[in-house]
This record gives sequence, structure tokens and C-alpha cells, in this order.
Amino acid sequence: MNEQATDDISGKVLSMPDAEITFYRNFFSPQESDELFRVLHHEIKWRQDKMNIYGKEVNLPRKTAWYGDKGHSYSFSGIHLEPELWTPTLLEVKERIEKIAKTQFNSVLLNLYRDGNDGISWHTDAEKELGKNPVIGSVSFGGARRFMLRHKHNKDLKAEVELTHGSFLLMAGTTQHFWQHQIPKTAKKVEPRINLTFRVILPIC
Ligand SMILES: O=C(O)CCC(=O)C(=O)O
Ligand SMILES: [Mn+2]
Repeated sequence: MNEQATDDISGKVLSMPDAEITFYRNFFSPQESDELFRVLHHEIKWRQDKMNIYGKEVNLPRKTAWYGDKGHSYSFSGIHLEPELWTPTLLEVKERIEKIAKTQFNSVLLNLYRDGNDGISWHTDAEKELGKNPVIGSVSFGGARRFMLRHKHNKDLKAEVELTHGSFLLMAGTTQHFWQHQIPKTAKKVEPRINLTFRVILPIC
């Protein structure tokens, strides 16, 4: 399956069951995207977090950062994060996508994939802090990478989108209940890539 079906403004709605995904390939112009990559690469406080695999601490295969409104903390892969406060550049990107997403995001998780050895393995963005049907706004700058999706209950259902420089992918509805996603590592030569996934963190009672 590929991104096709109905056009919505300049976005493509992916025709996938149990999902609401729209892809805007050239959401930011190439010039804006070059500048946003440069600024974010330089000014974000990138961290090297670790994960626990069979009792061993290993580096995550990417650098990460977490920015957002004060007072929203978040747990991700066993890591507890307090957000850094928004930079003007992050706010600019956030405001651009909020118009289309019709959602006010209060946090962003950033990933820096230095080369093809960096990736993120199969998962859903279904942490309890994100609520029942999370809206996730994913913006990419830098080298294009494959974004793969697979249905959790039907192994024949798969999809793939190339997340290009300046693209915006919006996931909503029941997507996170039914579909996992990953950015696979690759032996191909790929340029560094920055991905921003904007999220709404709910207060946990
Ligand atoms: O880099 C991407 O496009 C995906 C990142 C992702 O899935 C995540 O941070 O949860
Ligand atoms: Mn994810």
C-alpha cells in the first residue's frame, strides 16, 4: 500500500483501515527546511539516552530531546523526561502545523538520526500521557528516511511513506491502537535527519 487516495488541500490521506494519516510532502519549502535543520541541529540540547536490553544499558540509536510547556513530564521507553522550554524556532514550527492539525500541541519529542545506523524500532505512540486517540504531528528535516507502518492484528496490512526534507505527517484517530511504526536502520548512505513529533500531553489524574 502506498500513500494515495484522496487529496486534502495539499496533503494526501493514506488509505489505511483503522488509521487517520495525512501526509504533506512539501509542507516547508526547501529553503525554510535547510534553515530549520541548521538551527535545530545547532541549538537543541541533544541527549544520548540509554535503554535497557536484557539487563544491559545500551545507547539509543539516535539522539533525542524533549521540549514543551512547563510542568508536563513524560515517560518514554522507561526514560522519565522533564521538558526543556520552547525555543522560538520550535514555536514557529509548532504554529505552522497547528493550523492544519487543528490541535494545540504542548510538547515535542525530537530525534536526531546521525546516519543509517540510527533508527527507531517498531512501536506505537500510545503512552498513557497521550490519552485515548492521540494526535501526533511529525515534521522531518534532512535526509529522507523510510517510515514503515504495520497493522497489529493483520500482518498483511503494511504501509510505507518516505519522510522527506520539509514534510509533515499527521497521525490521529485510532492509528496508535492499530498500527505500529518504525524508521529502519539502513546500509545506504543517508544524510543526518531531524524529526520532531509534536504531541499533546494530558494531565494524569
Ligand atoms: O523519526 C520518525 O519519523 C519517527 C519518530 C518516532 O516514531 C517517535 O519519536 O516516536
Ligand atoms: Mn513514534
